[in-house]
Amino acid sequence: MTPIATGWTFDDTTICLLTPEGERIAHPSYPDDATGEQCQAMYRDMVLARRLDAEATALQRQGELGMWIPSLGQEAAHVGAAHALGPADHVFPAYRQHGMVLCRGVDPLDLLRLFRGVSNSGWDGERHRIHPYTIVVGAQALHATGYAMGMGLDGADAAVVACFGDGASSQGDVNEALTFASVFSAPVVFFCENNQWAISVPVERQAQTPLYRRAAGFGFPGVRVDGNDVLACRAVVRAALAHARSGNGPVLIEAVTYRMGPHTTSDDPSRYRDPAEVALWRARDPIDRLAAYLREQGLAGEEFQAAVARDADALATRVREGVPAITDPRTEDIFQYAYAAPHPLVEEERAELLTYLAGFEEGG
Ligand SMILES: Cc1ncc(C[n+]2csc(CCOP(=O)(O)OP(=O)(O)O)c2C)c(N)n1
Ligand SMILES: [Mg+2]
Repeated sequence: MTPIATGWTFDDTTICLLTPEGERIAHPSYPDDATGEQCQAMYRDMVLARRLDAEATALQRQGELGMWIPSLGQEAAHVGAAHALGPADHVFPAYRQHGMVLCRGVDPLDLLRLFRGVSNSGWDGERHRIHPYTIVVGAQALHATGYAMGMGLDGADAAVVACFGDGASSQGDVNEALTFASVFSAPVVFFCENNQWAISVPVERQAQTPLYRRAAGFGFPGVRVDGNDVLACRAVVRAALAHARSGNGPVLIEAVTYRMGPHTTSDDPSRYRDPAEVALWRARDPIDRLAAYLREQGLAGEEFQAAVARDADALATRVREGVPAITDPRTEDIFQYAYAAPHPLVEEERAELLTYLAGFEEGG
């Protein structure tokens, strides 16, 4: 066990507060004060995230979405982290954190607009305090760190969560972000979801050590959490945010989870991974785990289950009806959001395109 300056330790344990059997256990460093009502709320949010995933996958297969990035199996990491956020904290997601996006109050149709290819970002990141998805792997870690440095200069009592994957941990951008965050003590929590795969590349090809241990080399705390345990994800992210908000600098969290589905709807994971591995992780389903706890506590009564099912059905209806009705933007709108204020070169290019398109009109 290596003690480091802040009192955090690298001891190769994985923080767990809810066992795979659904039994709640205490951890001395991560107090878990989630009430029964909060557990029910997290369960509901995970069910909604999974339902959105299923509906979006179906809509992609029907040709209504260009592609979809499934989050099946990673709901506890997303919802647990989202429930740890304070209202002024900001999230910079990658592209798979749909549960976080829903928890921050983004309209699911705005999220799906992106995957229908009719919007450049989908929602207002400042308003929702969760910023647009970034497809360039790892780039958002730099955006998050810069934003956190700015927050630090403003003296804000808030922190930033930067999400990225196991594969992204090898990217230059992420390593640059870890360096800047460390030397400037930026209030940023790096939330690395180790879902075991970067498309077809297994995590063994990313590092010879557990990913959270990389933090030691950058000079700040790292911790590993069971990413299928929503209570542990909430507690660990909450502790890391408190640490960052208090001016102690960044924390790296490795949430160990599994991407149960394909990388995207364009991927066929049966070509590169063993079905036995998938079966093993299916048995560790994060929603089943919390459901077992709720049942055991008498918190999963008929009325509660019916209310969750009603909410999930309403979400499904909204996206099934809403997505096909999303109209294409006007072609010239592509120039709309390049700059906050009008720009002469953009105006020139817009005029040129409109003249070109007018050439196809009858009599043009
Ligand atoms: C800079 C860059 N390189 C490559 C890609 C192609 N790409 C998209 S996702 C991905 C794998 C990322 O894996 P990981 O960071 O583990 O995240 P996960 O998809 O598993 O959530 C790759 C290589 C990209 N989008 N951007
Ligand atoms: Mg991955």
